[in-house]
Amino acid sequence: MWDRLLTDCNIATMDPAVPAPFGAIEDGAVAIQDSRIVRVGRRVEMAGMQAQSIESLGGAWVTPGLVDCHTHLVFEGNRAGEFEQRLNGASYEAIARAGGGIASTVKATRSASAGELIASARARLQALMRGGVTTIEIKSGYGLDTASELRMLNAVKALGASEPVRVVPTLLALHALPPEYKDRRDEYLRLVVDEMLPVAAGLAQAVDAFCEGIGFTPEEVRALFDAAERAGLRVKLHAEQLSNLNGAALAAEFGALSADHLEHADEAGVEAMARAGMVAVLLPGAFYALSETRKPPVELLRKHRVPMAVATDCNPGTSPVLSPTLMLSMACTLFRLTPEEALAGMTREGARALGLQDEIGTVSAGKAADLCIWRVSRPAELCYWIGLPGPERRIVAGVDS
Ligand code: DI6
Ligand code: FE
Repeated sequence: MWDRLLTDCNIATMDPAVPAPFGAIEDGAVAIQDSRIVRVGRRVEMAGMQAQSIESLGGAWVTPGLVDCHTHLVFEGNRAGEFEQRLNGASYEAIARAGGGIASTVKATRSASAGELIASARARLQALMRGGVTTIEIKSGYGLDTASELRMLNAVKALGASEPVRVVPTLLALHALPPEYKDRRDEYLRLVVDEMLPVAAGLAQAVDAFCEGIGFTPEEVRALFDAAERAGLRVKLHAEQLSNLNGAALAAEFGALSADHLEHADEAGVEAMARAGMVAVLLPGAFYALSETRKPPVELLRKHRVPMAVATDCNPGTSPVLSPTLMLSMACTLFRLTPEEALAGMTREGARALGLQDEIGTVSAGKAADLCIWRVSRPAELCYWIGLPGPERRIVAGVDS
């Protein structure tokens, strides 16, 4: 006898093995046992099956729980003041030169206690969870010294231990050059490679960097990735967001999980990603907030069959986003993804971008029972509403939360 049977529902399994748009099974049922999905099928095929609890969902749609595979959720303060300054004419560069920008968030984050970091991030995490997120990647990168980066990663760990959500921590040590290392780039890189990365290796599952004119050069990223490889950590990269430094191809050399942003990526970069089996993580919130006009090369990604994930990039500077469903809408409207591609991007491909494709991301027998239940008429409604408030119910590891 199973633990739970969810019945009288339609299921957007997002499982490519189910030959229908969204991998849909209409008038279906989902059986759950010991926190995992054990069977998914047509209701008629599962009639008469026994379960401790049988719940009729009254025709609701079931999807995989949403996976937000790229966030900078832990930080202190916000940059609403800079937002106002920019709308009054100040440039991002001028604000940065005056000590604002990433540096202001680094300053606030360094002076926050562990408890303060956890409390402010928890409020944002709960908002994303209400929107349907059941797995979230969270990067460090606003500490930029060993103690502060560790405090951030420990905050990430504490959030995962205290909220019903899967949390995947990433070390983003090469996010910005900390002000005290101005004109001493090599020394900062050495600190990261020799000290920060080895200490963080027990807390982070991957290493990330910001490869950009205003961030770090491909050579600096290569040194970090060499060290990550030695430490046995996977890598991923903020690549081709504002310019093309061939970051996607560099990441591919290291068998990266993903390259993220990609507005300026070219076909060679996309081909390299395809050969390496990487995921392209698209971040429409940052594109929107920066009023960018150059879109990621969606046609090339389709042509070379590079899986596309979609994420919030939740951060205080360029993507203060607390709604995963808004990203579904923006992925369609701004980047011209189909609703099916967008939903796959926040489920199946988001899971792949975290290396968790065997565990989560589709409604399939054998996977963890992470589900969202939506009162909608068809899956496209999740993308059609401009920021649907969230699912009616959210289930993580077989438990309602
Ligand atoms: N790319 C971005 O757009 C953000 N970080 C990154 O690597 C900017 C983060 C910030 O301004 O705080
Ligand atoms: Fe980011």
